[in-house]
Amino acid sequence: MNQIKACIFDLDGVIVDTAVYHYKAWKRLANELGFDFTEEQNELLKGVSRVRSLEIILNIGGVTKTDAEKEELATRKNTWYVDMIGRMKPDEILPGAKEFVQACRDAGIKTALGSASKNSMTILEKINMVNLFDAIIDGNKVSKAKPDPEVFLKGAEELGVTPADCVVFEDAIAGVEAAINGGMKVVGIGSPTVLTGANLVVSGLSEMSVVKLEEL
Ligand code: B16
Ligand code: MG
Repeated sequence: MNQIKACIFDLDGVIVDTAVYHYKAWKRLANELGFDFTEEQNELLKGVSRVRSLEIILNIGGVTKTDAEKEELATRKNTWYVDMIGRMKPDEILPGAKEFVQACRDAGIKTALGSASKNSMTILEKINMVNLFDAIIDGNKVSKAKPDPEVFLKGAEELGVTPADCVVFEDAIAGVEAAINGGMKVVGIGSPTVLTGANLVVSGLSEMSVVKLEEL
């Protein structure tokens, strides 16, 4: 047993479900480019950076673009996405998420956000959770995408906690791998058959408690 000193939370799929907005915006872009994009294909984008997501979509459509065109397409998609998240409300927080982050803080455990999204701050502001994190590491602060552990290691560093004393909460396979690569414990949010490397898998943060943290 190990005393957990910090919890680092992924955003999309753990605190909120912004995948639905990403999907709508990417689908609109794909349709404008002349092909379809399904919800099943959207699964490939979870936890993946914006630039990499665009490359996956162009590949699905069999479309080739120059770097300048790719930048324009990513910006176009992001404008639609930002418009949608600008209307998010605190009732979109996933069940138990806010309560568990608060419970960690009440128990003296530090909290950080570790997300690939460059729009993390906007989302946290919309759902009134900015003040629940001691450190916020997002897509603007990292150069290497998950499964590289950079985002979580920066979180631990900013909190002043060694990686072995951190637990990461992640819904994406690449995110679970990133936590393991960083030498951290990881709780998967989703299916145990998909998130096989995690120390524990739960369906959502409503299933978590501070006691369960100490048992990891
Ligand atoms: P943005 P997470 C990720 O968030 C999403 O899961 C992924 O679908 C998205 O492409 C990525 O953020 C980048 O988002 O375009 O807003 O910078 O799961 O790491 O919190
Ligand atoms: Mg995620």
